[in-house]
Amino acid sequence: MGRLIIVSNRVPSPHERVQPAGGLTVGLADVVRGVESLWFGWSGQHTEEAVAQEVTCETVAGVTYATIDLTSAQHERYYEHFSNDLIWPLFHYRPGIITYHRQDLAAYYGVNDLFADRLAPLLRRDDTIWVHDYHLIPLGQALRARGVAGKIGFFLHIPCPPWSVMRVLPCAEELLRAMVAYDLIGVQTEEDARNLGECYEVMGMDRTVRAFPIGIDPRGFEQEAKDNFGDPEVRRLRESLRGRKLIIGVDRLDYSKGLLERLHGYEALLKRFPEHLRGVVFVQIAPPSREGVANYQALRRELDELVGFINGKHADFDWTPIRYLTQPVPRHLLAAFHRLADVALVTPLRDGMNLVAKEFVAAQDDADPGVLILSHFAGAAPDMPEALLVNPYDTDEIADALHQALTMSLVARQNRWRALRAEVGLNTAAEWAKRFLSTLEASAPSS
Ligand code: ADQ
Repeated sequence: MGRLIIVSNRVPSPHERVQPAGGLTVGLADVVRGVESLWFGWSGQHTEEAVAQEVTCETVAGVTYATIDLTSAQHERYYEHFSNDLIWPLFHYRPGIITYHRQDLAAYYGVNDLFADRLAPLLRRDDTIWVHDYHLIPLGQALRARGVAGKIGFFLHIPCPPWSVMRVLPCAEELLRAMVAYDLIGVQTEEDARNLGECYEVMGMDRTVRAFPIGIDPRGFEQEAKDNFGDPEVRRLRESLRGRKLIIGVDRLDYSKGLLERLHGYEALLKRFPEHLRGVVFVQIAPPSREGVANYQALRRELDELVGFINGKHADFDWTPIRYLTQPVPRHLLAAFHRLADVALVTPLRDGMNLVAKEFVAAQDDADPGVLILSHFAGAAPDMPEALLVNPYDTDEIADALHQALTMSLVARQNRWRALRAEVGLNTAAEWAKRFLSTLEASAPSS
């Protein structure tokens, strides 16, 4: 194999290059180690319309980071509108909240063409290219049009809906046809693979789609949780609990994560199981994301209001049921907070995988593990049957699961956790990347 070329909408910042943040970065960091590689994408910076969008290259620890700036108009139409106000909600089974404009589609293709224009001259014949996620569906086709003949793979990190939902996208067939330029199309789960395969069937095309469930670096995360458990910030949290049980939620502030449903479920616990009043604290960490998109601003307002309502209704002079943080918490503290928690509440309405569920499991202490409550609709759910699986739309089911988790015996917690830990240890981020790349290498060239 020649060089490995990673393409994603955003390229991680210099800080993250040294300390990888998410599963994607961790997995890829392992893969790029020892292999000559280049990571191409948006710098995160804006530029003027009139300025040529040239590539800036920086090599750190053998990996070349090649980035371009986007104009504000490109960012708005390609990223905020088309990617995050159309594809994201639709692929998360939410056709009711999508917004479509032809100008946004044009901008989406425009940025994919710009990526292809800037990336193609940097490529060598024997490079292997791995394109990531819904922002870059037509990039493979754009690269082929510029004469790129090497292996190109694509991985979709978000769910893939069935044709009945997919067809709501006015350009669905066009985008799906564009994906044929890839030698390998990977998705998170078997359900996603079936759905995308069905879309091709309806279009009369024969296209294989494979599931590659993403994982985390469980040993690394466990070590972070252990190493930082004695940190003063963690001690502050522990002491503030005064022996109360800790329920934790960690998410980007996003409507797909089921945050409102989770709060309703927690309130139902307080109402239906009053023995937990003053005996639990729910810490929800949810830093805002995609703040330029109207649906995210609306969710933020709703969450602020609902947290205030529940706290106002159930709090006592010396107890607040929910601690709601919208500021980001550093990763090493998150790991230790997970280890401290008795229960994790992970309730997405849809999620490609959900790495937080896996991180919670990795962070636990074998001697006293916490309980994972997980939505059926997370891509992680099929492989985590030992979690307490819930339908997040059923408020009482969340309350029942919370009560069960809070009262579960140590032996039952250990049994469930050991099975979950084995699964998380098997399907790591590094394994995911290796499996994808070896399948890509072995794949027949795209037709
Ligand atoms: P996300 O939607 O971002 O990812 P998720 O997989 O849960 O969702 O989290 C990604 C990472 O961000 C995790 O490592 C997590 O610890 C971190 N993170 C989340 N909330 C945080 C917070 N409040 N503070 C600090 N860090 C936080 C998309 C898809 C997922 C898929 C991943 C990877 O939507 O379904 O699992 O890509 O493929």
